[in-house]
Amino acid sequence: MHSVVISGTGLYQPPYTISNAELVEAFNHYADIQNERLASEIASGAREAIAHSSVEFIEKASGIRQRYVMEKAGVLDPLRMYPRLQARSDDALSMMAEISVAAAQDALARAGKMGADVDMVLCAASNMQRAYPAIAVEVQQALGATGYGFDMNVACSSATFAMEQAVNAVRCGTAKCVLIVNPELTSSHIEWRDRDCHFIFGDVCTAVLIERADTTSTSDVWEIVGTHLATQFSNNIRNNFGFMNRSEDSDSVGRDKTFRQEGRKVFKEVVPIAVAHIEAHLEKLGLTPAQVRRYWLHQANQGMNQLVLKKLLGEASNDRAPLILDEFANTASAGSIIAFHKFNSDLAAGDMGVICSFGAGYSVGSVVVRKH
Ligand code: CO8
Repeated sequence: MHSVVISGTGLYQPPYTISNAELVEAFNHYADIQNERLASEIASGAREAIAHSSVEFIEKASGIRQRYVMEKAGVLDPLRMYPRLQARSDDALSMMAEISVAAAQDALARAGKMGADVDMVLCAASNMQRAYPAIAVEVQQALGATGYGFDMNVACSSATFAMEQAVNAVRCGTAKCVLIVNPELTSSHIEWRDRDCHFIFGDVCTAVLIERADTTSTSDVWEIVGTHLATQFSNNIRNNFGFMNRSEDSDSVGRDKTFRQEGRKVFKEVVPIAVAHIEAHLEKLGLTPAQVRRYWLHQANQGMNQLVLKKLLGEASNDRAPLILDEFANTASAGSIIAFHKFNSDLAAGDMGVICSFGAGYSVGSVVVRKH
């Protein structure tokens, strides 16, 4: 069995930001237009007026201050409220592949590798922009990688679940160097007209290179000590968009065809699941939570991460579990990878860390790493 390491990570940051103030202004403008249009129904009690959103609520409830997006004008247009993206020809690189290649090039450069060194590509994300061919195969071709690629989706846990597949492939010798990309174009799949969730997500792409320890081109690597995945079915985070919508004669733009959640229930149920999962994984490896120098946690909610850390360590600190959601919002599977990418350079040889995702499914994935 080969020893396996993370030899590079990469980040693609979209060109536009939307602040909470911009978001709330657009939402409230939309609400006013709708409430005026439907004034008589609201007056008769047949329908409720759409309530305003607020910057104070968003920051207090989530810790999010802004998000990156691929397109901004469509989202902030009160008569539209979703991105305005150009359809591309079949011959052009798709948007998911394009941002994947950008993040991958960043990871490859840091690892001192070329696209041709990669022999397995995993595109792991919460939404795929088409059914087939797989985005991973498109990325494989664009980078000049060999071997094979496939797409996989475990919502917010897509990246950690892909890491276990990569580790197993490299450990067993079926691949030498695996590229994981997490292109999360969440802005096309959230409901910007629902104040309960319009602030939650942002677009981004991350990449992780996983390879055999004896083939690395850099000494700046993280040994993967163990991976642990778990799922437990829940409808509390759900999206019914799918290829059967037309055949079912259901409304293809209905509210259930975009992201929706019972946020309170998710918070309450997922925190204990994540804490027990991390504790069990560490115990299996002969470690205690206190021996872990840093936790790179899923980035959904500031309070949620603080509670996870308090339950693990007795206290929360940004140093032990850095937050990136204030700048990026929830970027689904990419969140814990962004945190790892931005906040790992200060750790010393031998320091232990945990990358942990939790989200829809429910799904939880933890990856325990040691600085080389
Ligand atoms: N402005 C003002 N008031 C608001 C707003 C708003 N924008 N939104 C809601 N309110 C109101 C509510 O209506 C409610 O009013 P009332 O008390 O009168 O009913 C009040 O504020 C409180 O609302 P909540 O109880 O909903 O507020 P919370 O404190 O629970 O905060 C959160 C809401 C922030 C959503 C919080 O519950 C949370 O973060 N929960 C965790 C959620 C989570 O981790 N989800 C993971 C999902 S991510 C994932 O798994 C990936 C899925 C796939 C990605 C797909 C990409 C598109």
